[in-house]
Order: sequence, then C-alpha cells, then structure tokens
Amino acid sequence: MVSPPPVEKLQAAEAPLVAKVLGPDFVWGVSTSAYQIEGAVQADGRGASVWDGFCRVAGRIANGDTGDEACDHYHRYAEDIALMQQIGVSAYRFSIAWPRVLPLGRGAANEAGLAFYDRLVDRLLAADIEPWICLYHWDLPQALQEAGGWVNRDVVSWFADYARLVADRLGDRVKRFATFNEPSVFTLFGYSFGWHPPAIDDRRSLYAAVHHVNLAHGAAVDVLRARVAKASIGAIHNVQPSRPVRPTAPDRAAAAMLDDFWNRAFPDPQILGDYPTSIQRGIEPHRQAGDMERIRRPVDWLGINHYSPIYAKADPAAPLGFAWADAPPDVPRSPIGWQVDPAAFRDTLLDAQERYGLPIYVLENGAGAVEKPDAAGEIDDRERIDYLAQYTGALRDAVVLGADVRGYFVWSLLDNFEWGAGYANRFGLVYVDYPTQRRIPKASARWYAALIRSEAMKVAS
Ligand code: GCO
Repeated sequence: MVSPPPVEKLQAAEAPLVAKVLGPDFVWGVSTSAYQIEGAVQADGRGASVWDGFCRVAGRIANGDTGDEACDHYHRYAEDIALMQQIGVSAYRFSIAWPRVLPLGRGAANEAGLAFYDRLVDRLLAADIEPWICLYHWDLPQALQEAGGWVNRDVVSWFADYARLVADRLGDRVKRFATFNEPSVFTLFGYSFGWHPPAIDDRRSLYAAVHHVNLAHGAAVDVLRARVAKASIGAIHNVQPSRPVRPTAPDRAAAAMLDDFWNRAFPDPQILGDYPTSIQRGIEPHRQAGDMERIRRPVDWLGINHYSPIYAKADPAAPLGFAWADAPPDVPRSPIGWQVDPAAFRDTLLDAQERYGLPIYVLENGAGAVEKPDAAGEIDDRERIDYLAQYTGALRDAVVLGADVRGYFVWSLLDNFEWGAGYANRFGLVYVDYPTQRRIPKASARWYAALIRSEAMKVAS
C-alpha cells in the first residue's frame, strides 16, 4: 500500500484572493463515482453492471479501457480519505454501486458489498468528512437491464427497494442523499446517441426511460424521507446553457430542444411538477394517472454539475431533431477542448436559483487534461488551477448577485475512468499512476487546499 505524501508536500500554493466571503458553513468537497474509481468488479460478490459489458464492446471505450481496476478505491479508500484530509475538504460525494450491494439488482443483498460502504462511511466520519451519497451514477445492474432496465416501469419499485436497503444500512450515519446523477446524460446517451449502455437509438424507449427515471426519483425520495432521520435529499443535474452552433433558425430550434431535454426534462417535473412542452408529447404514452404527483416529491436542494456551455445543430434524421455539436473554434478551451466560459456558469447558477428556488450545491466542476508527471515527478497543472480559479470566482459572483449556493465539489478527487474516453482524460486533483496505483497530488490539490483554508479563515461578513 503506497502511503500518501506527507502533509507538508501539500503546502498552500498562492491561493487567489476570494473577495466574496462564502461563509464558514460553505461546503468545500470533492466528488467521484463508483464505477469510475472502485475497480474490484469481481470482488466479494459484486454483480455485473451494464458498464462491465459495455466496456467489452469493441470500439466503445478509448484504448479498450474498462473499469475493472480503475483506481482500486475499493481497497485503497483509506489512503484516498487521507488525501481528502490533506486537501482539507469537509465533504465527499460518492456513489453506491447498485450491483455491489444487490448483485442482481433486486432480491438477495450482498453483505460484503454493504460492509464496504460501512467501512467507507465510518472512515469518512472518523476523518470529519461528511459523506454525500448518490444512489445512481449510471451503473445499472446487468440483470435488471436484461429485464428491461429503465424502459420497464417495474424499475421504479426495484430502485425504491435499492434505496430502502441503502437507507436502512447507512441512514444512521449518512444524511445527504442524491437520487440520480445527470439523468439527462445517461438517458440521452443510452437511448439516442448510443454513447452509453444500452446504446439503442429508439425514441419511444428514450421517453419511457425519462419518465421511469423521474418516477424512480420520486419513489426514492419518499423512501429516504421515511427511513432516514433528518435526511437532506436532492438530485444532481447537469445544467449548461444550450447554444446553436450557427445563428440559423434550424440550429436555434435544435438548441431549444436540447435545452429542454438536457436542462429541464428532470428538474422541471421533479421540482416544478411538469415536463417542458416539447417533451410532453413523447412522455404521454408512458404517463399514468397520478404520475406527476409521484415525481414531484419535496427535495431539500438542487445539485448542479457544470463544466461548459453545450452546442446543438439541427439534424432532422435524429430522434429528437438535434445533434450534438462542438463549440465554435475561436473560444477559450480546457486542455481537453471543452469551452471555458465562467460567465455561463455564473448565469446558470442565477437562472437555476430563479427557476427552482432551492439551495444549490455545485456537485461537479473541473477541468480534464492529458498529463503526466514532469522530471521532478510533479504535475504542475496550471491550466486546471486557472479553470478552477475562474469558476470559483464566477460562483462567488453568483452568490453576490443572489444565488443561494451553499457548496462546491471539485470533479474529481482522483484521475479516474472517464467513460468513453477511458483513462486518457484526467480530471483529478490527484494524479493516479495506474500501473502502480500510486497517488500524486497535483499543484491543483495544493491550490484547492489553500483556497479552502483562505475561506475558512474568513469571518462571514
Ligand atoms: C459527468 C459525470 C462524471 C464525468 C465528469 C467529467 O458529468 O459526465 O458525472 O462521471 O466523469 O463530468 O466528464
């Protein structure tokens, strides 16, 4: 087991002056997800997830990478928690691997899988780091996919039963729960674009999945509210301005459709009580009496993931009439080419505050890069620091302008399995040398540690 670097190695880099006091209760965290970091996919009774199989379909994942080992967090969680302590975060958002605790997705629970999350939560609490659990970060048990997955309305009860198992096991120590991570991503990419499992392109299945995920969210909220004392519940949505790639009427219509789907198809019914108009017709065949009340269950906060604006172009042949487009060539970009636009982040927070009226936690923000240690064995990730400085500055500006933002979680603690990009794109504050599983804190880890300390030393104005 490689020991983490001594604390003095995490000396504060020059932390930017954070002019706006975010207050002593502001939550500074880091985020990960089960399939992207745990590895140990065959260990201790874990069942298969849809991603285990998807990674084995030729051409789906860069370099033929899989999450089989990932960051081996299943075995190295204590070391990773020590790194969180050194950075100084007060919260850690992670996801439960559904097939690790219910190998077939329903029926018999896996005690060894539950015991892992017991150990993880207990170690976090001992380190004075608040656990934030996300129930679903895309790793549906394969056995449930074979029973229809998100297209089968029975999935609502399967998910509620899974939520109950987690609530009863961990709810005495964990109060922060998210039902889903980025439902618009895994439904659109899984049932239209073919970039995620089950990689089908079928409009009816897409809308069925959308509606059943929303129903599952509502059912899980009810379970968590009933079984976890003082539960603080939300869902995590990717919220990003949708822009036409060209100033033409067809592309503007495509961007509006992508906006409705990407940004509204889940938070609107969950918080406001109905789907955007453009979505409603597709949902109709799957909607039953009382469904909208089953979906709109009281939540305590809105989780927002944000990286950059997104772009659409008209595509009449596509099931939803739009196709994904790259940002225009002349915009500032992160090292992996995502647009850098902190003003869009500020405005996203303000718009979300106005539309939904809930406390906001930013549960993912960060910058990817293709990087490796320099001759001295360090990773001087200046571009990531620059991105994080701009975006935390934009968050501060949004707060000054009235957004009730109460926390910020960097994606991610560790370099990890970046879905279709495999391990090529690195988002971590900490570098992972996969062949040895050695962790190397990057300059951005020191920068973030300094930012947190500079904030903590301030007194709320
Ligand atoms: C997402 C997912 C993360 C990604 C991260 C970088 O937002 O796509 O929640 O799993 O790894 O966003 O793409």
